[in-house]
Amino acid sequence: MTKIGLVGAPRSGKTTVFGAITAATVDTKYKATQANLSSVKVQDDRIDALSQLYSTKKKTYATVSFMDIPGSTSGSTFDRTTLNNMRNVDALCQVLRAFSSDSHAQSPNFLQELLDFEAEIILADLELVERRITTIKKERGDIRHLELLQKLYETLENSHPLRMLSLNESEKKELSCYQFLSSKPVLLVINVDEDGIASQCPNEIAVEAKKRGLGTIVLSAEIEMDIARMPQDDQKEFLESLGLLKSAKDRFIQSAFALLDLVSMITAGEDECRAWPIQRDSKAVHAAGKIHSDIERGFIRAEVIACHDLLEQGSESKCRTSGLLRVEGKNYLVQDGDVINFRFNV
Ligand SMILES: Nc1nc2c(ncn2[C@@H]2O[C@H](COP(=O)(O)OP(=O)(O)OP(=O)(O)O)[C@@H](O)[C@H]2O)c(=O)[nH]1
Ligand SMILES: [Mg+2]
Repeated sequence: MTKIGLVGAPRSGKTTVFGAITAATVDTKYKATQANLSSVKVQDDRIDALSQLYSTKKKTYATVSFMDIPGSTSGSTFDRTTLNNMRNVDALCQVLRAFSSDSHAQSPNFLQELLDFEAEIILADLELVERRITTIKKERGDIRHLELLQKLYETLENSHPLRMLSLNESEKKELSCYQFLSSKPVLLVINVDEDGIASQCPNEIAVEAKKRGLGTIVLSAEIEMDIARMPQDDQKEFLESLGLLKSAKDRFIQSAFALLDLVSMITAGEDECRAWPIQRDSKAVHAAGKIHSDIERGFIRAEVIACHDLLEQGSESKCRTSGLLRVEGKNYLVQDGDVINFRFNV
């Protein structure tokens, strides 16, 4: 399951954003010491439509899990628990305070928060790389690996995140065990005052985000947390009155999927209609492994119909006769919304 960690300066609104996305009940009065955890379903109209078509017993949406990570301070180094929590997520979401409130002594300085956080994650990675280099030298370990780490060291020492370093597939694989922070995708949440809720990302943040390849989303966490807790029907009306088309959760997930380059593969039948988040351009054989390793191992072929074709035609057999059902091999690159039936040997 995709895991996203909410991080940011003290009192920037991490826990409130967590509440706005997950609708969980949270306490924002005191400084939290424990991480909040919750997973949310990714609303998908295609799953609803397909489950009607097949009169399905069970619908399964993709899920994303969120962790509100406390203790990520600005200006000082992270403690061990915070570091471990951050290393274990697929993407970091940095909450930037752009709201003003009486409980905050200083006015918002979100650009500085962004730069401070980047400096901190670069420093954390630099310390890790330094320690590994020292150990490998002492133990006269793998020289090739040492050279790769030295390349990372240079990048970090020049204050660049590892995200900016271009690495080939085998180098990426070799480094995946380290879970470097500055190589993770980052989504910036600009937490604005209520009257800025429908506004664009502030220009200075948009510029820096573009330079670094980061995603951005504008929220007003406090009011959006209140909306998330309303009954579904009231939510829509409220969002519209604020000039929004979608809830914080839906906007957030859309941005996170785009940032992580995730698409949805679908399996559909009478028993279950289900969305599977997979990396864009995954080969069919690897996508099959998401469902079960046996399917990947015994892969014969994939029978593929684009979801919109299936819904338009109304049945698999109609798609088959009109040539819209394709038979694809192991190396087929799965597209968003492909409804796939895998054939495999057991
Ligand atoms: N006006 C306004 N206040 C907000 C908003 N989001 C959060 N706050 C307030 O800011 C304070 C801090 O919010 P939290 O969500 O606890 O922030 P945090 O980053 O989790 O804080 P720590 O865990 O203590 O670092 C609380 O008093 C919130 O009510 C917002 O969108 N607008
Ligand atoms: Mg908090």
